[in-house]
Amino acid sequence: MACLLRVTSRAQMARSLSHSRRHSSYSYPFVYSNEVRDAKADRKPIVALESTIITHGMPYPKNLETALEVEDIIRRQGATPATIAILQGQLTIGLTRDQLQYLAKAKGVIKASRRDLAPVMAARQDGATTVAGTIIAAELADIPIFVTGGIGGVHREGENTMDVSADLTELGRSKMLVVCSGVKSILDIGRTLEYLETQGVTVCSFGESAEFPAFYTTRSGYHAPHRVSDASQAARILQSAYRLQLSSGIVIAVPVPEEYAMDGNVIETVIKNALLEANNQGIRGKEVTPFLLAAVSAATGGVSLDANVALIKNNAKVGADVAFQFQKLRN
Ligand code: PSU
Ligand code: MN
Repeated sequence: MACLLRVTSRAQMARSLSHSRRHSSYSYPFVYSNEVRDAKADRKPIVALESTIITHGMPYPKNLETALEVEDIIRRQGATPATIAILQGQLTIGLTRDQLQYLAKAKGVIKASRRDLAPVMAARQDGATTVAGTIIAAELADIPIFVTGGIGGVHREGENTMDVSADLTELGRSKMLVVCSGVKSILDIGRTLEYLETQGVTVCSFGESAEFPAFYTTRSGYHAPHRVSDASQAARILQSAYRLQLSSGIVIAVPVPEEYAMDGNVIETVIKNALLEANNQGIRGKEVTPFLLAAVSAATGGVSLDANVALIKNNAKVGADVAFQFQKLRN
């Protein structure tokens, strides 16, 4: 149990854990896989991964293949993957192969953002954590590095609909470094960057370019406010944020590998059609993002899915490197 006692530096969490030993109704809020528990005990680098991308972001079996490959890439880089989900009400940090397979095929898994975590747990349902949901779990478990494909953002017309992903407010309140490929241009990228600034989130492009990437394309037309050239620089920024006791996050935006980048005009046309279709069908709220992801994927055939898989694998490599460098600074 020693590893559980080290789960977090937060005094509040420590109090609730010591409380839980006396009052069984407050049990630990999560369980680890054996692999993650061992990595914690050995102070090895760990990389958190979300599960909404598995249940709502990609079709079966590509979702499962990708989830397994991403985990293997992280292992090959010397880090431990921790895919996070709620299984029958149990927040689980690190999924076994069987659990990943179950989730990838399951129907009716609830997309779980901050507001959904408690009801899904209370009803003992299955929930796939979004970026926001995953950040909350990873922070509880003191896993500061998280890899995904794209984060949520301010939707187009967001100034009217107020559809702003809870991912952005969560990034504003968590000491988490998220490696992603920016945001899809189904969103309003300019307003997303403005919102991140308001939330105090440090946004960095990764590599040679100072441009904030747009998921399928390396260019968005917007500059990232900062740039890092490698994993150790990213790790040092996280270390500085810790020293400053900032409770806000860092986004490291890695462009899709050039050979998989798509034509910006093609993507824009596809997205415009998908937005029209969403509007015609009256798609609202949490259904919007999964609807648009599926519509874009369908309209581009396998091409956008290939890009999606390629970029997340590349992000996994970068994230594992950052986790490795950060753990060196911490140990
Ligand atoms: N963007 C992607 N792929 C995804 C998602 C976003 O390119 O799979 C998922 C992530 O889980 C993200 C969530 O946290 O959608 C955002 O949903 P919403 O816009 O409803 O907050
Ligand atoms: Mn929304």
